[in-house]
Amino acid sequence: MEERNVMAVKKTAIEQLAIFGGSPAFAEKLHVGRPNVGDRAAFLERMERILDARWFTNHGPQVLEFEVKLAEYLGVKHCISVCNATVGLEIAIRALGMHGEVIVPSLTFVATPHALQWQQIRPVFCDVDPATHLIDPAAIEALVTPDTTGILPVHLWGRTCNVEALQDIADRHGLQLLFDAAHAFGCSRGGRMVGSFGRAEVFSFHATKFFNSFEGGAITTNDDELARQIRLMTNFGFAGYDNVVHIGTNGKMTEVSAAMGLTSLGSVDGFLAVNQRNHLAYRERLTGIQGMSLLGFDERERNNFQYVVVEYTPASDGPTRDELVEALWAENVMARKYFWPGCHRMEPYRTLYPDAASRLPHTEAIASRLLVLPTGTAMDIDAIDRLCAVLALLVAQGPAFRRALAARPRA
Ligand code: T4K
Repeated sequence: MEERNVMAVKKTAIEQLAIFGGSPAFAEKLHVGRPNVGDRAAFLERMERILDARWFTNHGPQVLEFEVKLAEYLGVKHCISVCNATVGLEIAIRALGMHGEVIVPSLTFVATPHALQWQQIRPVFCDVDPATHLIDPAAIEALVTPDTTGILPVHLWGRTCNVEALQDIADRHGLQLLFDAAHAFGCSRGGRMVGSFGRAEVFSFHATKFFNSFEGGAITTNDDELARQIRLMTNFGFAGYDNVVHIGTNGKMTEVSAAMGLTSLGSVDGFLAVNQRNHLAYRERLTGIQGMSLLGFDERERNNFQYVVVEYTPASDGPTRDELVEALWAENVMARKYFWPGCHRMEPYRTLYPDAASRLPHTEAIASRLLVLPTGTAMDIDAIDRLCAVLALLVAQGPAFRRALAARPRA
């Protein structure tokens, strides 16, 4: 566990806030997505092996071991490692023959629609269920047109989509179903690990994910023919030296990334335990703060708890979400507004599909309320205590805090 250099006292008065000139509550920045580091010695030993072998990429021994162990962990037949989830999504979308229009949530990281638009496929944004933040199956059917070829739902925050309802819609309309599982490594639905739902699923192992390979990802599927095609596509379509049999790109994972992935896999239970402990600590401390509602998880399932997601509804004279974030940043708490303002309000979608907002009322409302707080092995209970004390102070003294903000001399 990393040691945090924190102030000795909890803040109890608004004059102590860093935004008004007090010392920041934390000497070092607390990030959402501070990478977890597993067993350093094990990683360095793998690095030595990579250097000795002089085999750095192109499906070397680390990548092969990583893919086998991942498939085993996820209970899926095929696991194809990739350089990152964005390229993984692009490849899977192409391998599934998606074209025309694909239905996708807007409440997601922008990589999800980008992976479609990048290949001239129109992302048709669908609203989410306000209770789950996940694509609402009931809203999908009205968006299906003769040009629709697929659905690309996201297991947002690691909470699983209503896979059964989505599969039913996909079957009835003859649509491809591909899951963006970037957030959902280590999560289950009905006791089954995410990784084998739909035609395929795509994971991210970016540094900011609780399970990381520096950069990286994986495409998983139980479909032999699809897996064969995806494998070819990650390596320019090569089926052996000088023999190109398919359109392809370079989506390969490096040996160094796979070594980090294997190191993360060795520590995954520890990471999960820390995330769960942190989540419980946040839950306890946020409960009493007016307007703060911590998004929960289905306790019957396996969860990774990698995002601490708060929906904040301010009192009429309370601080806004953005004012809270500004005050937190001054305290060196780099809270995020994921995934504000919604992809439909980002370019090129804002320009291409200016009407999208009108059918996304839940997405718009949720995006304006979200506050994502730091967790992972860089956080301990003491840090969570102090962070929540700042939040409690900001909300309890809301009107006074806002008056002081308004009275600040303009720069
Ligand atoms: N689908 C979904 C639903 C996703 O959320 C993502 C990625 C993807 C697809 C695509 O996956 P990849 O192609 O990335 O594999 C971050 C991540 O870059 C992105 O991977 C992630 N989702 C997204 C939710 O968050 P940013 O731009 O908001 O944050 P970033 O990269 O600036 O990192 C946040 C903070 O973490 C930094 O301010 C500092 C800290 N940090 C970051 C890195 C990289 C560290 O302390 N150390 C580090 O090495 O996107």
